[in-house]
Amino acid sequence: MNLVWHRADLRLHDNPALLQALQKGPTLGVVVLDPKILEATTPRRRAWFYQNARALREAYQKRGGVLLVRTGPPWEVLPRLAEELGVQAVYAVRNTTPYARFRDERVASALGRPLHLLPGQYIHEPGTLLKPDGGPYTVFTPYSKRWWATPIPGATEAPHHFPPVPLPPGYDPGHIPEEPAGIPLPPAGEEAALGALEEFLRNRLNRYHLTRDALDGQGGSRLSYYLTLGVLSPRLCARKALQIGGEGAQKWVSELCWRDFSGDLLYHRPQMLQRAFDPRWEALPWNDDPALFEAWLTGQTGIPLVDAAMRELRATGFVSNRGRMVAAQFAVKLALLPWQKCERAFRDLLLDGDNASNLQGWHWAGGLGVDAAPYFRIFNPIAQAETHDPGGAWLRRWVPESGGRALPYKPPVLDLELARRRYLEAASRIARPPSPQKG
Ligand code: FAD
Ligand code: IRF
Repeated sequence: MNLVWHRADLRLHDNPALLQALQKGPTLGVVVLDPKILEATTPRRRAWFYQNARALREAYQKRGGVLLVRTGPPWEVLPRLAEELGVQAVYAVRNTTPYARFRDERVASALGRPLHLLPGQYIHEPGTLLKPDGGPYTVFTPYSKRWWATPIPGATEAPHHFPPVPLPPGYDPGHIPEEPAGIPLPPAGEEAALGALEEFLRNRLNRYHLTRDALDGQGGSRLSYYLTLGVLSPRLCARKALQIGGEGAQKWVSELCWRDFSGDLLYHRPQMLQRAFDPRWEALPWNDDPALFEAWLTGQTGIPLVDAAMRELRATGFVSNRGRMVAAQFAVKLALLPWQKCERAFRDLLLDGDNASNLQGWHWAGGLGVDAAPYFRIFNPIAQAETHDPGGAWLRRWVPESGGRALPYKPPVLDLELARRRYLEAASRIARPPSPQKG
């Protein structure tokens, strides 16, 4: 028999690892609850992972299959399980973060049978699209040209039925913990995700290019928290949208391209986890002020847009792309809070939190050296709110004290204009260092 090891692919549809394993014979699914990942994250994010693992188990059961759950370091748990059950090979969808690569190498060498890694987490796998000179892309536009010129692999259906696997009587399938998330979670599992995709394609895709910037986040698909755990296949998303076509579809699929670009950047530059892509920006005059950090994180800066974004994120685990851009840029460029600390705290609150996408988002918003976003472009959080939340309903919902107005509702933690000038002065010295004085 074979094992399919589900990690960031908690789905049965469009799952090449599962298909390959089933072609070879009877197959069991397995999720390994990995202390290294779970202990480093927050209750809401653990709960979201558990809920989706539970839904995957139900999807297996509905088709006569079995999903096992084991807890511990994968390089210990999987060899033991494979031995116990007489497994021939293990199949998995490839992940490419630095930890995933380390883990999978360790598993492969301890397993004593093959570990087959297959594509499926991205539309085009990190590391596979290279510049004509063979190097990695560092700028989105040329990457995206190459991306659009590459055919999107077809998405396959979920298997209808699992052939029975003989398990010893009373064999323990393993327990998935029930952990309170502390916030309401969206409906889990691929059935819910596929339903949400259909709803978006039917009702909102054709206006996406016009509505995507709204601060209330209602113009987007809100599928990110499914995509992060691979509950939904990105290839299926892109194929379905392009079949419908139109300006909305083009724009939406180009966001999925950004997701691939994020994965590709981290694949080639694992050091992004610690240091700015362009390390010169590490020399900004960072201000590691705990009170300022706390005010930002809890939505108490006095700037309505920033506070609404951070409060919505805290209360729901989600906030629009525009809210993320302005809140992150406020932290990096205006408050000069150490970006790594902010990126981490932000990710801990996001249900869709993903190393690659979050790092890319923080780099983009903070002007830390990915892509051509010029350092001197600074969002004005007041003008942004007026443009992207006209009428102020979103501000009023999350910051009632603001009365829906974009101007500070209390003395702000920093003077926007002074902060802007302080940043520009420091940033321009980094971007264009003064030439050395003679004499
Ligand atoms: P839609 O607008 O419907 O887009 C479709 C899908 O494309 C999204 O679900 C997502 O998977 C992908 N996508 C969209 N925009 C981006 C982008 N800029 N970069 C990478 N992928 C994108 N996205 C995450 O999935 N995880 C994160 O941890 C994350 N952190 C971010 C941090 C900052 C500071 C910023 C500015 C952006 C971040 N994003 C992150 C990207 C983006 O904000 C979210 O993916 C998007 O808001 C999710 O809403 P949606 O599903 O309605 O997206
Ligand atoms: N993958 C696992 O194999 N085991 C786990 O316990 C995981 N827990 C997670 C929790 C949260 C909040 C997220 C993702 C996981 N994942 C787990 C999927 C990881 O993204 C994947 O394993 C990746 O390869 C790690 I969000 O680098």
